[in-house]
Amino acid sequence: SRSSTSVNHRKLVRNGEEKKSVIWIEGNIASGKTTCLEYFSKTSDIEVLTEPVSKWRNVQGCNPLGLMYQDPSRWGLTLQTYVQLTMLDRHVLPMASPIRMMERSIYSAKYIFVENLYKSGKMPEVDFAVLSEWFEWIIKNIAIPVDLIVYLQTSPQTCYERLNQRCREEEKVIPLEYIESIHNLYEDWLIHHKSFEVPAPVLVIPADHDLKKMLHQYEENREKILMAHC
Ligand code: DCP
Repeated sequence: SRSSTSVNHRKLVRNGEEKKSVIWIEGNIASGKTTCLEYFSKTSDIEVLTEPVSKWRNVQGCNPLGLMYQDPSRWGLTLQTYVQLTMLDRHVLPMASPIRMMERSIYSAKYIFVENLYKSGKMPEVDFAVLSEWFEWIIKNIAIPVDLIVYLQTSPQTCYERLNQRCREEEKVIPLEYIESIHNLYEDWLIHHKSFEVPAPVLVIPADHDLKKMLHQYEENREKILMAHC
């Protein structure tokens, strides 16, 4: 099948170097990012980096993700500091293939999740200020390449249903309103360009559909996604 073919057209050479590109897959909780990454991981020449969520659930035996959902005011900073570290670690990893596809980014961690905690009154101003200074320092001093943002656009209702179906222990407390807030922040950032800097062009893929239709859409958009150049 086409999904296992090598992306030969990528091997264009400029100044003796292979062109490389970085694609971020963005979207609400349970929007289907993992399925998208799994689909493209079958293509050779693509390196797929999933979100380090297993680390957020277990750092030296502690579970900052679970703690954050239990008591966001107390543990929001703890989780988001660790998210920022683990995302940065992914961004600076030397590229092993001409194309890298990543689940989310240090940008959405800050612009969506930290912003949401702060705006909903669950993160104290001082925690938000410290995280913000860290984030600003990082993006000013460390190169974080990105060529394309693929936004899996869902309705909050769909994500809520998928979330309940997958039944991740920590996430059982998430209400629909939380998913709606994350949705609105994503829309303001990537669709309406109303909030923060968007560091690359955005390709929107409607993602409320069933698995079969989603895989079909990924196939249809394959060239557009993989042709993103540095
Ligand atoms: N999370 C968070 N703060 C961040 C990033 C993520 O609180 N900065 C939380 C939201 C989820 C969990 O981490 O509870 C994992 O994120 P996703 O649900 O987006 O990851 P999945 O792999 O489950 O996404 P998908 O279902 O789209 O594949």
